Amino acid sequence: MLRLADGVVPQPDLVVRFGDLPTSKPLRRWLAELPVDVPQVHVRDDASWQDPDGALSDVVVAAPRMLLEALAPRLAHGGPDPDWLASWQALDVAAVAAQDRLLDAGSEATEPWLARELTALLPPSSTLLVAASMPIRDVEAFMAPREQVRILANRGANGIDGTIATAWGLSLARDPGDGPVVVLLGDVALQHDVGSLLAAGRAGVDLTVVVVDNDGGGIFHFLPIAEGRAPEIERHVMTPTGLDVAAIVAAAGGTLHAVGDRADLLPAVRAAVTEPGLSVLHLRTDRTANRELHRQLEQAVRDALAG
Ligand SMILES: Cc1ncc(C[n+]2csc(CCOP(=O)(O)OP(=O)(O)O)c2C)c(N)n1
Repeated sequence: MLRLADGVVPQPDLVVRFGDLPTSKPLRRWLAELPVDVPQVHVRDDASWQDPDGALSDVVVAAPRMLLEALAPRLAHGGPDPDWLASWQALDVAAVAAQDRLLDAGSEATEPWLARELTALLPPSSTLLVAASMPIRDVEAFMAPREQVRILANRGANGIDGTIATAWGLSLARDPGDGPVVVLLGDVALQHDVGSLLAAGRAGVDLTVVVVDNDGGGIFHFLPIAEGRAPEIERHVMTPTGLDVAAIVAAAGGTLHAVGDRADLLPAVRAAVTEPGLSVLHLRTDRTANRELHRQLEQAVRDALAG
């Protein structure tokens, strides 16, 4: 919503930030684009200035809890403004409803649909590792808030390499009682880390790999160079992988679950997270149609926010 909410969401008088730099790019951009007369203060317990966008007006070096406890009684205010939160919530509800209407109207297992459904279907105590590129963007945009699932992504290192190795490590590092580990990634990310998949299969690691196979880097369709694209762009930027996922899974000794349509997802997830060893869900999508669907979703949200 924040990415599409130009001038619609209520503007703050003051931003007080705790903790690390926000991971969400739309949130960071929104903060960076607030008018300069909205002070933005970062409270942290060391003096480092984490502000790549130049949005901060001040850094307060203090233990956040102690600072808040000392400040709260001294704030002269008339209590929270109920309209502020309510207007944010109303916009959020409208944006999500608009997205959901469009996703529900379709019948294909698309990438945004998968992000929404997979995150809803995961059993309690699951860990979902989300790869760079469209998976992390789609999970941020389409996942409904829920509890009992841990969502992780490699931060700082935005590489698509090593994603399966990370998931493997997460699986091995589980404590008793922790749920399954699932990794959501594209076919190029899979190609970059096929070695880890083979090794994970050989080592008998319990892992569910969900491959969104749009035969290349779907994210690059969101770049201006994708318009009217030349064969060279298709070959050298989109980089179709042509992966034979079934053969790779067979070589890794894993179990393949082809997700051909929407109805296949639930039984595939159920089977994958309960069977031992390596399971791979394979969903084929179309990069060009995916770009168009995102355009429609963005327009639906813009219309809902404007209305
Ligand atoms: C190690 C590494 N090489 C190259 C890139 C540049 N890069 C970013 S996204 C991407 C394509 C990813 O394709 P895929 O994993 O299939 O996901 P999709 O874009 O289809 O969602 C590439 C090559 C990168 N981030 N990391």
